[in-house]
Amino acid sequence: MTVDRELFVRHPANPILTAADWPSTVNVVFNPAAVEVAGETVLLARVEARTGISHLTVARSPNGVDQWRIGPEPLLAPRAGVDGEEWGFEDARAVWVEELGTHVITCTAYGHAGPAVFLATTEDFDSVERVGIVVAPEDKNAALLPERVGGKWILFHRPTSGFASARAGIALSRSSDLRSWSAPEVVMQPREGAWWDSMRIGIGPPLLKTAHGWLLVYHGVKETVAGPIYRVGLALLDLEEPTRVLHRTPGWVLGPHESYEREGDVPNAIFPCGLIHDSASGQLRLYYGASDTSICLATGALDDVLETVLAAPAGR
Ligand code: BMA
Repeated sequence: MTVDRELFVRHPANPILTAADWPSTVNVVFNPAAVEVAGETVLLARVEARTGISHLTVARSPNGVDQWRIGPEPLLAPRAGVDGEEWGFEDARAVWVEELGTHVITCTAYGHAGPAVFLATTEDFDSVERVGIVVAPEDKNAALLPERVGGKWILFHRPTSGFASARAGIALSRSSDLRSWSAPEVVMQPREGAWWDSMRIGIGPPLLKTAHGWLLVYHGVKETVAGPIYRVGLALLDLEEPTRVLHRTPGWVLGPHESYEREGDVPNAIFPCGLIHDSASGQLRLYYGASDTSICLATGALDDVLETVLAAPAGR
């Protein structure tokens, strides 16, 4: 049985954060990581300055919807003279890693060789420890699993190469030290032809562990004559061997519909980077960037999401 209604419901307060909420003049705020820290919701937002270059700044709220307190300084901003980060940091994901007692942040560092995967750690989102670029360009959309699988850390990411095609897909690499990563193994590819996810796909938020598998919320891109459309789909990966795609929804579960998703710097883009699961209520909060312009929230029930994805066929 699939759930025959919208799995994710947009919050009536959307967009919950825009450039107008920022203490300084910025172009746009979007694509935030989301975690809970000391009972508060912490977003690590991509802030694009009026230079075109992005940095990552923290916004905290007691309820994850409003009363946001924006950090006075960026948590992660490019350092002068560092080639690999000259054009900024983009699209963070953050995950609490119990074994290490720290949050691990992964984001895109944008430098002269292209976008690369950058890794940093933080306990409180007040300061960060930079590990640095851990996967070479061109690569982005990275997140760590919160625990080791088969004794190794697992990093999901999206390498792009001119080899097979530019239709890039989701891969994973394994590591013992979070610094040195194995060659990418394919997890999931774009579909072909007219499919909604036929151009490129990438992970959304860090994957969520469930009894049925790792829940993957991903973005898929379709190229059209009017430009790309970014939508959101679901998959479930094997807990012990996460390259195995147990289920993948044929259709998208969230696509641009509201005016704030249809209009902006990059129209028709929904780009989720944060997912918070409240285990007491079973509710999911999905934080996403809308049209590369604002930050939005949609909520859903984990049980409904699982029912839908479990009814979907397998497929990479
Ligand atoms: C992707 C990323 C995202 C962005 C999206 C739509 O390639 O760069 O940061 O939101 O494109 O422009």
